Amino acid sequence: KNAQPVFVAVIGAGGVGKSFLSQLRDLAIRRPSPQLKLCYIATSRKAIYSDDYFAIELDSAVQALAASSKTPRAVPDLLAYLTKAPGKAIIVDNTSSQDVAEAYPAALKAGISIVTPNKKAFSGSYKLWQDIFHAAADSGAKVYHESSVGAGLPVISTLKDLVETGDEVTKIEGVFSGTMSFLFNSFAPVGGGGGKWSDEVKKAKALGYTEPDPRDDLNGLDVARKLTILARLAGLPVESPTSFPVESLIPKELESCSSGDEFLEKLSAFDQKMEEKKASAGDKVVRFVGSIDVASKSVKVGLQTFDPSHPIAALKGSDNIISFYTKRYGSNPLIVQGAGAGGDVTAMGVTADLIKVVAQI
Ligand code: NHO
Repeated sequence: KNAQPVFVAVIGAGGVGKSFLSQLRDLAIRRPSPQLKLCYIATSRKAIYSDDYFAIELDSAVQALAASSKTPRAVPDLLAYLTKAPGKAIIVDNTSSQDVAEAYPAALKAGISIVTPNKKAFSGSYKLWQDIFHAAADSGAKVYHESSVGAGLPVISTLKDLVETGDEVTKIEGVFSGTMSFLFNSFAPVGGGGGKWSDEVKKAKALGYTEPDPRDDLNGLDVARKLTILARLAGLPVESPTSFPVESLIPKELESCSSGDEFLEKLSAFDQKMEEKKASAGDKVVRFVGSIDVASKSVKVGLQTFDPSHPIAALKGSDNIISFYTKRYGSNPLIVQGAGAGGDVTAMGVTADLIKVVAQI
């Protein structure tokens, strides 16, 4: 196969981005051909690149980025820069930016492939979804987003395989949020006990499970985005993550907090309310789940109670569990389970996608 170098542009170097860069460094050592040339890397404030597409040293990229005096290119300029690269180019979008997500159709049209854990593009308007996949089909550039649902777990690839091999998916349900899983497993464990709600929320943030703003997890929007993506892959043209019922765990009084930090400070005043929800479950335990019923086209997200023996009640840590009910699998669903949040496992899905794209372009 041709051994032309492949040019990689990384946008975003936070929790996931840093883990990705370290996996990319190891990958480049394990698989020297084709050469993966990191030619651009940026955060929202800083960037490194050179006009001659010189490969940025992977060992020291993060430190060099912190020390750089260059600012990021505007997205259209980045696309122009990558279009002129002397080889195929891939953008790895490790941000949660809406602007970057909206540039995917233009990137794909220009033949630049996309690999990303960013949910915004695939769970935004249905038009953006269509524009992305039409642009990819026209140009042959690839777009992979495994980590947009269930971190590195094979959720999207499994669903695509089910659909493409002609199985009929009837229902998808489970725990889709690493943050919510962690929170309820530690706040309302099977057998009783558990920590204070607001303390557990702070822990989830410190462990890197939450979205950059933890309110995006607690208001159910992160799960709603994931269900939007899966529903669309299963053939339902869901209009947006706000077009179906989603239960929010943000107290009304804190909806107007101007920052995630202010929200975290004030949250402990509402611990008692969560204690009441826990107590009202009686012998069962309360968990935050999502479901897609394909036949009735209904999608919903919120709290439900489960018997202690149910697999959802028995989850550990920040694990996700996703059950696919299909015609072929009958009454025993195909189940994917494991760590659903955190930098390393999310980056694993991104790196694996990169490997798939490199093999196809
Ligand atoms: P950070 O740590 O805030 O890093 C974001 C980086 O992007 C920063 O370097 C920032 O400077 C840069 N950035 C932002 N806007 C930019 C712009 N316009 N131009 C250039 N740079 C820009 O966020 P994370 O945690 O590293 O997350 C990165 C992406 O991965 C997000 O889209 C997030 O949704 C996605 N993601 C993260 C996780 C996770 O565990 N952290 C998961 C999946 C996807 O499976 C995980 C998950 O769903 C977590 C979820 N909260 C859950 O289930 O609980």
